[in-house]
Amino acid sequence: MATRAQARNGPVSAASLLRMEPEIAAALAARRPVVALESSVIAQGLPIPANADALTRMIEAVERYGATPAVTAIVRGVPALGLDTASQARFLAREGVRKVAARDLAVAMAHGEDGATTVSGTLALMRLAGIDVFATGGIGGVHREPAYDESADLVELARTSAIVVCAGAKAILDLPATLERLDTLGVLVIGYRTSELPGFFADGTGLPVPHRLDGAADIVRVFRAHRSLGRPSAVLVVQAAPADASLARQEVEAAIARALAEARKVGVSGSAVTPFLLGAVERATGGRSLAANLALLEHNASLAAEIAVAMSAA
Ligand code: PSU
Ligand code: MN
Repeated sequence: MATRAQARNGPVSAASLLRMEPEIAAALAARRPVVALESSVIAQGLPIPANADALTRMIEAVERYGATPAVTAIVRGVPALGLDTASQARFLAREGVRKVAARDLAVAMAHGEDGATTVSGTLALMRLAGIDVFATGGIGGVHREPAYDESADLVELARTSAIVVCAGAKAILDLPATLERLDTLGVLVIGYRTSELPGFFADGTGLPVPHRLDGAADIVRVFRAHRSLGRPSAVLVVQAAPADASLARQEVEAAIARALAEARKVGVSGSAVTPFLLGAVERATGGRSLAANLALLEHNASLAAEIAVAMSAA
């Protein structure tokens, strides 16, 4: 437990604020591979019961490749790595669990709340524990509308040294603008076995990514070089969703157009926008975007584990 003095002194002792499940603490102490997973995708992004399915599939994928999964969250005010059984049930029930971006962590702590961390919130917590690899579905980015809605994920990626594996940015976003912002922010985007930005649950975007690498060991080499230069930013590894799960781009675009119209009518704003749009796309695709989302989450967890294992072996 942190002392008052430690809490006052800020991030130097912040690692001691984290509560870890024993197997995660043991893996970190032994320098065995650990993969961080976000909790917002299960508490806000996905409906019940698909969220439980997603969580199980991600956890099992990480374990199958020989790494330890670490779901990040604020559990009743305590920053946590790993969810105990009772907390996991609360997060899956989506009851009273707040969506927590990096900026919101302090409020959730001070108020003793349950908080599900987004990509930005997860990046902030994983750094405290020295975890280097993180798997998610799709990062947040620049929204198509209204103007000036840009996810805090982008700026947090710019200032967190980590490897983040995803299927690109969520398809509901303005993808060319998101790619340009990643460029400006100095986030190194690497296509894993692709030269194109993947379309999240859509089968492509036609947008080129600056670099392509085809193996986990190569990604680790590049990350080490990036870090050795003192670059403060993340390496964002993007891979396409499994081909048998992804949806045709035109179908996704039509569903997004309907989702945006619905959002305009209802007048959603702030952090409710992303979960609302994902839900509306799911309705518009008859649930097929949901199946694709689960498949790509598992796929990304597998690659992240492979990278984490390569990192601890080298
Ligand atoms: N991917 C999903 N569902 C989600 C998210 C990602 O399939 O709900 C979450 C992630 O946690 C991401 C967040 O960081 O949405 C972005 O929200 P915003 O646009 O409000 O920053
Ligand atoms: Mn936003």
